[in-house]
Amino acid sequence: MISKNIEKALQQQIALEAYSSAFYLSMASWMDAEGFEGTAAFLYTQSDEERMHMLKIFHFINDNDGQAVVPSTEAPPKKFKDYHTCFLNVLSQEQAVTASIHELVNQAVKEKDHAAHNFLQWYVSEQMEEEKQVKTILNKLKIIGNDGSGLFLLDNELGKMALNAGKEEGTA
Ligand code: OFO
Repeated sequence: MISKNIEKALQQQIALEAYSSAFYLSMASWMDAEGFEGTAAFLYTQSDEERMHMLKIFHFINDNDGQAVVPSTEAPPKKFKDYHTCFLNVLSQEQAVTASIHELVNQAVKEKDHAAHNFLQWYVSEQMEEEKQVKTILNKLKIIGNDGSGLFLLDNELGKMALNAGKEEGTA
């Protein structure tokens, strides 16, 4: 049985994951409009993943005698300054999510909630992966600078990554 405190904290995490999903969806749409189809595909995939992260918490709460609630989320921005800024935004968002997950782990330890602690370990690893991925993209962007052909190649590469992720999940 889940404690009320942990349920409340997980509910806040649901809202954060839902906002990440909406934020990346909005960036995907902006990338599409700007002609970066591969990057748009990558961000659509990221948005789907965030929804999956949200759903996992939903099920965890409900499987442990709680009741997850659909969060109301603020609308994400529609316009972005440029390509680089989008990925700086992704990094800040992921860092905020990581901090929040670590706080949840601390709370699970404090409350001796072993089930929640065990459940959250998946998110700890996932956040390491996601931060690493976006830092790699930002490092490539540092090399590319304002070079259009570099951005073109990166866009293709991100499109391929999205395609491979879809193949692994059987959606492409
Ligand atoms: Fe779910 O926020 Fe990262 O992935």
